Amino acid sequence: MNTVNKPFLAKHPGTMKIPPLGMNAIGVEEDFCRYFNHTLGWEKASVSSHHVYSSCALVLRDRLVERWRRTQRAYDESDCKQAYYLSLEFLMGRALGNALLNLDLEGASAEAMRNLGLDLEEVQELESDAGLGNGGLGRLAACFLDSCATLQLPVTGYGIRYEYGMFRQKLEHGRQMEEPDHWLRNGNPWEIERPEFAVNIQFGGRSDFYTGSDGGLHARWVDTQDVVAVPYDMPIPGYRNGTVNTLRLWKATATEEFNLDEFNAGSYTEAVAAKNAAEHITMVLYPNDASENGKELRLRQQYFLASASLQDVLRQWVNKNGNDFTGFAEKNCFQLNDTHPTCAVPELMRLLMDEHGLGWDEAWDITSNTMAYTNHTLLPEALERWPVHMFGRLLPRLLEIIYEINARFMEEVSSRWPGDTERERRMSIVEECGVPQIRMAYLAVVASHSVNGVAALHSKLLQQHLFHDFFELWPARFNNKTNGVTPRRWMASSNPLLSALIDQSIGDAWRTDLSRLTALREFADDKKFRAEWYKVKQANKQKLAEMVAKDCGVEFDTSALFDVQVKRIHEYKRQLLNVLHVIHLYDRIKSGDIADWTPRCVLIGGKAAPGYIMAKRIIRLVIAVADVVNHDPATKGLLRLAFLPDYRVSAMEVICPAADLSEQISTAGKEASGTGNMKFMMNGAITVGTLDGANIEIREEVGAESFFLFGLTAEQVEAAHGHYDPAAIVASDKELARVMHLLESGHFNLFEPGLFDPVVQAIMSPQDPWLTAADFRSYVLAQQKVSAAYRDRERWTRMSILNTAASGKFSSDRTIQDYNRDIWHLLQVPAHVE
Ligand code: T68
Repeated sequence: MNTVNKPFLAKHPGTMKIPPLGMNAIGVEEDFCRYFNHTLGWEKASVSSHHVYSSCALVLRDRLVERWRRTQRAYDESDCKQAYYLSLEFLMGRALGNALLNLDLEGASAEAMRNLGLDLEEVQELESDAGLGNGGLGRLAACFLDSCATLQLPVTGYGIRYEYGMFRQKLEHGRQMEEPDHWLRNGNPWEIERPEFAVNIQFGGRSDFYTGSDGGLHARWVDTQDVVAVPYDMPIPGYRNGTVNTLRLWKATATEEFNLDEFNAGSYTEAVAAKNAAEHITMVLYPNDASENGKELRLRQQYFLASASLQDVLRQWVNKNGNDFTGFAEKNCFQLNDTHPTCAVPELMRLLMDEHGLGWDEAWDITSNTMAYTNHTLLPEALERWPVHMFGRLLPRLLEIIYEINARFMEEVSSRWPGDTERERRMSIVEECGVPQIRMAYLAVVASHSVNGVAALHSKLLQQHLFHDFFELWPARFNNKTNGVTPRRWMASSNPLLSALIDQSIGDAWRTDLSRLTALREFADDKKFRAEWYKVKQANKQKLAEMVAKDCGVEFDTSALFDVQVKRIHEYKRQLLNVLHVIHLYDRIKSGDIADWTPRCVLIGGKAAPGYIMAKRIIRLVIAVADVVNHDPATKGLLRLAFLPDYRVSAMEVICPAADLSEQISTAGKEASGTGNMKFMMNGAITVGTLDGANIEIREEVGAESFFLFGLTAEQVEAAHGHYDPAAIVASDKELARVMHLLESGHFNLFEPGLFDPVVQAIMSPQDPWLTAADFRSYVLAQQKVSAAYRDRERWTRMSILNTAASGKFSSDRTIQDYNRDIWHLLQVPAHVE
């Protein structure tokens, strides 16, 4: 990389005084016109709407870049400790609205657009979601970055710049079809490529041991096939505080001097074609949210991210400190978002030992004092294991290091529990029975100084079950960090009407201190305030009704209860239980049992992993039931069901302000936390839910009277194992029996006999891990209470206000403060003001 010549830099140093860009309508309008007319949309014949959007985005980006530079300089100069959030997923959604809000440029930009005959809201709709994540785990990473910037903490996100994000879900004849999401097609105005920080990533090859000049035995990784990781930076603005942090996403490209040997290519053209093979690594996001399919390309992605990010951090360290790593652990911290980036453990060991000459003990001290691990699931199918033979072929040097970590760890186990070989077998990082596998979760626990779950129940269950042996060995290492979501995106930006009403009553400080919402409590008893609260909800419901009409072809009447379940489709989340309830309501209507009826519009949305047949069958069922229910004249004005296609971040921004009822109905003990539950609560929806994940804490905060509880507890679910008899439950519950009969009889699949047999079999199986039949009666009773409560508008609105008022705990600002207090120990560093 050539650097700019010195005389130029002397005249135009990075710190030169540039007049700040205009933060008013005139400044925005001028810059917009310049981008539109000179840079992007200058050729009239080919001008398109994305030129409008991109011009607008670039206007905002320029203003972010000013603050970005000042923030990074402040971090640099203060020589502060920094944290790095390593994640295979960042589900960012759209950036424009967020930049407008955080820069306080909403009013000025709306005015500028109006002057140009444009509508800012329509411009925002032109942006495609950055869908670089599956669901909760990826969106949590995005909320965390927002909170870190808002709290002025020096935290950098490291991830992968997938060419194709989460697939787009289309429905054909009631079935999910996946379409590729080429989100970068029209370019990404928010990113800045940084080729000067590209790094080399090795794969394959072998270890070569040699005697160094110090006389010691050293290893180097040789005969490798290399790819280059190129970083692309995205700005992460804090809320109106001048801070802009960085999300650095890596793209894989071929090495520049790719030669004829690489990828075994035999000729020039094949060598050029091999470029493709390198770029495959970052081509596509794996769309599984709760299972690992053991694909080699996925392991390549994981190592690629870990190695590129660590090399980037070490480069910056060496620039400042040379090869002296004393103090490194006091200045750096890596938070592992689940086990996906856990290759960072052996990779940091390798870099420190093989590239920087440290000894094992010194390298291990640094590694174990800088790594911290967050677990997001107890589901066994989601626990990552890599076959040793695959790992060794792809990353031979890392495998050696993992074996050494394990050998030393096994010594620690045997000195704590002498002779307990069964325990050694249980705790080993390398699972030896059958095909030998690396247990990534154990590797993460052994190498980290902190291990946390994402809600109180989840963290407790981790200690009692999955990590019980490790908890006995190192109790102090384990802790809880209940999840949160950012109130900027999930209230201020997506629910402007509610935000304005709250501002009027309690002021606007809640945006950065959500605990202030408790002040709303006293307004719950104010009739006039309730009327306004209700009016806001109705307006938001109208917007959602328009979306449902357009995307589902179903009419939702805003006077009905809006009953919403949006999340990934998974058996443990029990969309099926929701559908059984809808069938039950339909059955009641058909039997004329409609005295004191509360009209309901039920909305279900979410993507199924492409290979998850049962989840796809459940989508098919929702759509089949919706077809029958919505077309039966008897249900008019009483019941509607719609399946919303392509559920994503930008859809949730319309959905959560409009929901009356939030469905959080997972089998207890299975949902680690949930975060949708928090977004709904903040926007005044009331939860019908089980004692699972963060639901428990939501109920604690708002009080049992404002939460509709049902279902078995996690303990009861555990105890049901081996004693579950769904046939007896169905036989003893007439209404459930009628629902099952409607399902079995083909009422919803007249032209496709047998379509839902697997669903019926799953419910009726004594092995059903999700206990759908067990919770049916208690769910129906809870839903009857919901219906009765909704008929009393004053009572419902009061509960709604109380839910928002009690949601302060679920701000990701609180979560990040907890991470920082207990794990990261970072100081706040305000951006420089110039
Ligand atoms: C979710 N996990 C949890 N995983 O299910 C949810 N998994 O309870 C929790 O609130 C959320 O994490 C945040 O903590 C996921 O979203 C994945 O998306 C995933 C992706 C790849 C592999 C495994």
